[in-house]
Amino acid sequence: MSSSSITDFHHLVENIKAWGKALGFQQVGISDIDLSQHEERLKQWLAKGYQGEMGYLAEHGMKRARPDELLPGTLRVISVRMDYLPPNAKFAHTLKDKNKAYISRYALGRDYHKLLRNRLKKLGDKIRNECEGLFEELHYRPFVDSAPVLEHALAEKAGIGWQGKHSLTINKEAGSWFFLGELFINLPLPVDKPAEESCGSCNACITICPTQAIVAPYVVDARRCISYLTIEQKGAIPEEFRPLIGNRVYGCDDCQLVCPWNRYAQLTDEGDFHPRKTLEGQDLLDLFTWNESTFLSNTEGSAIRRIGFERWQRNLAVGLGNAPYAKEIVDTLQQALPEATTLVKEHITWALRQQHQKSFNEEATVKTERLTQRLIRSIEKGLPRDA
Ligand code: B12
Ligand code: SF4
Ligand code: SF4
Repeated sequence: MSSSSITDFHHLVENIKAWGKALGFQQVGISDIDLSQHEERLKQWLAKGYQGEMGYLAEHGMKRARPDELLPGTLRVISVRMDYLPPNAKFAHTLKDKNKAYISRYALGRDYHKLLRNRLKKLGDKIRNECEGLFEELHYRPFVDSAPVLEHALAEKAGIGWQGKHSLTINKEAGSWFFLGELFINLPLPVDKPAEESCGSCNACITICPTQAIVAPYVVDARRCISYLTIEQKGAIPEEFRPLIGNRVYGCDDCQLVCPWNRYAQLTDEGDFHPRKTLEGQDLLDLFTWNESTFLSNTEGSAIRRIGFERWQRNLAVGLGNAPYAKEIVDTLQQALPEATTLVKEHITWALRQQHQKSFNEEATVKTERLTQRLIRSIEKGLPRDA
């Protein structure tokens, strides 16, 4: 690139977008750093305690809404989207079979954090190399969840997508099965047009959520969300939520599965996001019989490893408690009791109680079961490719 063209920021932005696409991002957008209208909403969210045990969300105060306080000198944020939906996702298939473990789609492949951060770093390096000598002290830093950045707000400003009522970012041509990442940079690049809110009068995600975690449009009380309960919650899962979790043992996708915009979701080319055979569509019982070293080897490089073996077993015990009565389940749970930690023991005992009750009353279905049946019908009808 010649130095006359590089000083033309419009031209540079075109190049940045092309470099981003060559690095595997499906979309690249640029925004300024004014998130002042989000500060009040963020304050309210924290004041209500919706972050639960995720203390880091509150620790940084309003820095989360002020990119130039996180990285001094930041003028623009380059936001990126990377799709993660593989072919043949079989969502309904796994949700339908109560003896199978439903693991949320994003977690079935390789952990995305490192992959996205490395690619964003490469994008920054590319900008630095191409602009060599033109700007004094070019600073940039990639973020992917890593620091407390308001990713949805930035993505919306950069035109990547709007924040849906389930609080996730959606794009009209790509649905919501994508990760977000950002590169903070101190160049005064021209910005993109923000994405327009397009949920309209739809409320499907709010209605389908098994735990009623979407407490108002755009607002999720994390403490009620199955994703939080199975991944972030460290101790016992509150009993009121256990029957509602069903067979979702790691994260939850229900609010995205019901979203009509996911009919337009695009499939990923990224081999790393394709599911691992050891995790996809497995029986709860099989996963429950893994020992710690099997857990560690089968989850190497996966986000699941972060929760550790104890929470993995805790979640599976809940899934087994929610499975239809089977003598094999009862026997396996009982055999696991003596060796289990106090936390897991308590969840196994709960699961045994559920199994026991179901052995007397096969009809015992909770409201959430009806919701899941409704969701399965909606996936089969609306997302036949991914059902
Ligand atoms: C903490 C966290 C969680 C928590 C809390 C989620 C939440 N909704 O807040 C838990 C563990 C529950 C979670 C779950 C999931 N997460 Co998460 N999570 C994050 C993280 C690290 C921070 C999110 C955050 O800041 N929450 C705090 C609240 C205050 O932020 P917010 O929702 O943006 O808040 C805004 C709205 O509430 C809005 N608002 C409030 N009132 C009002 C009123 C009106 C009128 C309007 C318009 C707006 C509005 O303003 C607030 C400020 O901007 C982000 C990465 C990041 N750094 O952003 C990933 C992230 C959001 N998660 C992601 C994913 C994939 C998930 C799951 C789908 C995983 C799964 N399958 O289990 C679920 C989905 C659950 C859901 N419906 O949100 C992706 C989403 C990608 C996308 N397409 O949007 C992200 C972006 C990670 C990434 N880098 O890709 N997550
Ligand atoms: S991820 Fe599941 S539990 Fe969380 S808000 Fe969405 S539907 Fe509700
Ligand atoms: S399900 Fe409906 S309300 Fe929810 S995010 Fe999708 S379009 Fe918006």
